[in-house]
Amino acid sequence: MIAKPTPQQLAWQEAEMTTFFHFGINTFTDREWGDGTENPQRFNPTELDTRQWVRVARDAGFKYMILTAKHHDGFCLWPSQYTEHSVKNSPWLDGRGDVVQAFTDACREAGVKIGLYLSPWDRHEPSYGDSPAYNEYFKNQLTELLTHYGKIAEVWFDGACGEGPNGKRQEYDWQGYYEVIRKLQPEALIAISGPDVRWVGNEDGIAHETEWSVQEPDPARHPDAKGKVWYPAECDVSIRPGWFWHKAEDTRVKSLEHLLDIYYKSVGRNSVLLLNLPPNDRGLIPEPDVQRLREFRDALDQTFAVNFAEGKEVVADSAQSDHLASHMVDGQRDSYWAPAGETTTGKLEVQLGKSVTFNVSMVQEYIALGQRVERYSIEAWDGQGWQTIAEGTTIGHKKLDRFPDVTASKLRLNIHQSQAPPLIRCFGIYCAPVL
Ligand code: FUL
Repeated sequence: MIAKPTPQQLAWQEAEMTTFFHFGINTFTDREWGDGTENPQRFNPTELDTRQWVRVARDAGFKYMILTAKHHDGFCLWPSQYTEHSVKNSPWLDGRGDVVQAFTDACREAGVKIGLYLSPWDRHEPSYGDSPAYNEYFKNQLTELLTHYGKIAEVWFDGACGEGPNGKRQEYDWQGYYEVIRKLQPEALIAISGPDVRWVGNEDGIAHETEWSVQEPDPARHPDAKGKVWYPAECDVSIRPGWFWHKAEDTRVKSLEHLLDIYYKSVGRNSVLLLNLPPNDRGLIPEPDVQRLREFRDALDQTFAVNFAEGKEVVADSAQSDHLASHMVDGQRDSYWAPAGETTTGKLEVQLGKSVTFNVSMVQEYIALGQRVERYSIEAWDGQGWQTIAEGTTIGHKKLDRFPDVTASKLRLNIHQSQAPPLIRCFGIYCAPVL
């Protein structure tokens, strides 16, 4: 049995770009990790506008958005009934505000999917370290978040774990947390310290050159799995050096080149990008970040506006009658090429009709039926022979390759090795503008 994505994992993968909003007491104390002793009176955004956050991110092409409802400092952005350490004891809106409500309302209005980050590590809550008591507290908070704010698409759990005031290390009841989520929001993905989405392993936004969504089960996350599981990678990275906003970092927003590099090495390597956009102490995404996101969107739009292979003639060395070679360039999301019978290789020659100059290629597998390809290459005909312009291992949802300008009128996609018949959903070639 080939491991396959659930409908929720598939929708998330196809979204490709998701954002984080790290916002909380740290925004006001200029810290990355609060220690839980912060006075809630410090939380006072003067112009909080969650619609601005969501608009900026959506206009840049992001489709799922995750808010840090509670970070390691334990300060809650919603008026939890289980603690005093929250917005209800802040001067913001005289203690009657709820950032989670404002955020989820803005997401829903904009038609983007909602995610919540709830840190298991809590440096404020006195029961932390007293394992059963804190697990209860945590499940109560999860219950509040998953019942008061409508449909939630993703719950993001960080794995950080420390000692409580009693000097004991907290033992998280992961399976118990998952049960609460599955019961209250059966369609929500549980990410990172969860069974549905896997951390890529760094905070630079970069996936591996070989990136399998099919993995051996992780005993802590998939205790009941028989055989391999669908466990796709997510690349988290901040648009700035820190996860939270710091005034001193207003001049250190990542360059356009850096963001594009992250895009090619996350989305372009069978992974989902989770880009952090930290709102400032006014409660807004700062102007330098807004500007950079606009440039990022423009660059992607210019690059991917025209697929020179779309609608062109393709000849394959074999094909199934209902999965023709032309299906990989027909621009349709649900059609794909498949080789005849049980063949696990393929050669697909694309006639571009005229000489074209390009520097980016894209290949997509039809991952609804699993991830299969282990080795591929792309060649261009230079008039005398075939020259390899890109080669790689895994493809998965999307593989992007960049190379120096190539001018050709004929291309070949070769699938050299695959664990099962390769199913190619899309093949594209593009020309990225010089920055
Ligand atoms: C880490 C946390 O410790 C950081 O503060 C941040 O929230 C990042 C996304 O995950 O593990």
